[in-house]
Amino acid sequence: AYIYDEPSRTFGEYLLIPNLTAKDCLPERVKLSAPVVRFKADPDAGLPEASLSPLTINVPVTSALMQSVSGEELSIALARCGGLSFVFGSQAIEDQVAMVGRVKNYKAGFVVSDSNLPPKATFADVVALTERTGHSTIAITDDGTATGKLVGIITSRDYRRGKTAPTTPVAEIMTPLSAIHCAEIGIDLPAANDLIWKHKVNCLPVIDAEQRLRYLIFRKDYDAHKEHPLENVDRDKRLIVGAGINTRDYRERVPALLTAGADVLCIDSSDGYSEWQADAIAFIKSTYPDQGHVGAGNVVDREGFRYLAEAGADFVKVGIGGGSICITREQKGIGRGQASAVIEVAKARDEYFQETGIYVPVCSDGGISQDYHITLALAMGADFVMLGRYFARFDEAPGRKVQINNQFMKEYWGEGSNRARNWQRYDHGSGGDLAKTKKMMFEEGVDSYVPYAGKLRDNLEASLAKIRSTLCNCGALTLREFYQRARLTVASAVSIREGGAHDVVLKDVHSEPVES
Ligand code: MZP
Repeated sequence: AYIYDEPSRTFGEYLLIPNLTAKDCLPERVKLSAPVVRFKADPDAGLPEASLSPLTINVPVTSALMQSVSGEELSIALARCGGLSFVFGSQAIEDQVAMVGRVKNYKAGFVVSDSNLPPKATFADVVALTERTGHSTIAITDDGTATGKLVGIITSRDYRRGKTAPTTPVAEIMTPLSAIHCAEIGIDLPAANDLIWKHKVNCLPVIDAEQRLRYLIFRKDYDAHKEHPLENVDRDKRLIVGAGINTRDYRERVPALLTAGADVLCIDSSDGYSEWQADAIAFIKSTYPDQGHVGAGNVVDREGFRYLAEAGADFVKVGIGGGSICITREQKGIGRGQASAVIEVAKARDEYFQETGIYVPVCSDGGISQDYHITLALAMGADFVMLGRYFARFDEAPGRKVQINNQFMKEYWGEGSNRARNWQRYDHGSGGDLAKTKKMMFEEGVDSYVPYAGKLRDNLEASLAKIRSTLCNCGALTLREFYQRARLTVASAVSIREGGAHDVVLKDVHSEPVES
């Protein structure tokens, strides 16, 4: 066997050394935009700018292709904050396509209700209507017509939690509403807000000249719907969204996802250094030469990167065994410390760019347990990161919120756990015999809880503030500059201990000390 000289290292073993900070190097001036898919540039002009990529994101953060992470609610929330989600592929093609469609059809600021339900409608009718129209809210009127008095609404939360029986009458699941009507179409959000507050109503229905209900504007949503400065939209003003695929059913899944509007695809596999991935990429690139952006992975070394880059991958995902829910290293003994993997693959990307003039972005996937690990991954050369545990803690993630020992938690389960049963992610082919491969012989992931943390937007903004601040410490205003200027040192075990609070007794906020 070949034995590497260097141990395989992870993020927690590194620290950044600050550089000179110029006076105009301020956090509000830091730009975090990142390339997502491959592009050509002149290698003699140095490392290229992110803006040359046909698909960029405003913040270098994506959410994992996982059932417990990237559903439609989280995908909408993350795109609205400048990141990108990959809707999980371990579900039926039609279900994934419907999710992607709902993200693409999301209309910030307004919920359109141009069709209505019959008076004796059931939960199943509501679901069918939302699937058909792509709307996240259905308005209920007293006479079941679009011109009747608005008496209630059913929002996405009510019908996608899977708790309600299909035969439940609409009256039992809807939220009653107090509303005033506004006849003016095209009312702007500030004017709508004034009316909402003046009349102390929950909701402002907007009626057209024929008295048909066209939009609903909600008081609680008003602030959330103000346009975020970093919102990621492609030319038609729709949010951008990615989707996970596998190396088994891509001939059916990929056309359906692209038709639904997926902006970028990603092959989901625990080990991407395989001929299966090259075949899938070749199919996508030959069938959809312009539209079919596809990332591949995961790999952990130069050889794996080059194989996928040469096969045509639009970006390459790095990481084996470092995910918080992953037990691949324990089960099979394969993997590599995430920092070592990212450092080697980023070097391979730069080398490939110098040779070919093609820049293939690198995504560091998994193993980020502190906000500063994101910054380290970017310093080591990742173009963007992918996070699972981080997002699973938020309201928008699909997992249930539960209370354990007086603490709120969210469920978070791995794709290799018996709960997700994402056999395609771990499958090695078995000669194409689906009956054989569909069984997972052993688990590579766990079913777990993570501490509940609230809204995505609040948490992400706090994390990004730390990243911007660190870039300024290192004298950089863009991720490109940061990668070029960052200086990293391996920290000894003792200096890692020095980095936390030490040699003090932390105050217990629940108990008052007695003054002496
Ligand atoms: P983390 O952000 O929770 O540390 O890691 C998320 C990443 O772990 C995912 O993007 C994926 O690459 C990987 N993953 C997902 N499921 C499993 C598993 O069940 C897994 N083993 O390793």
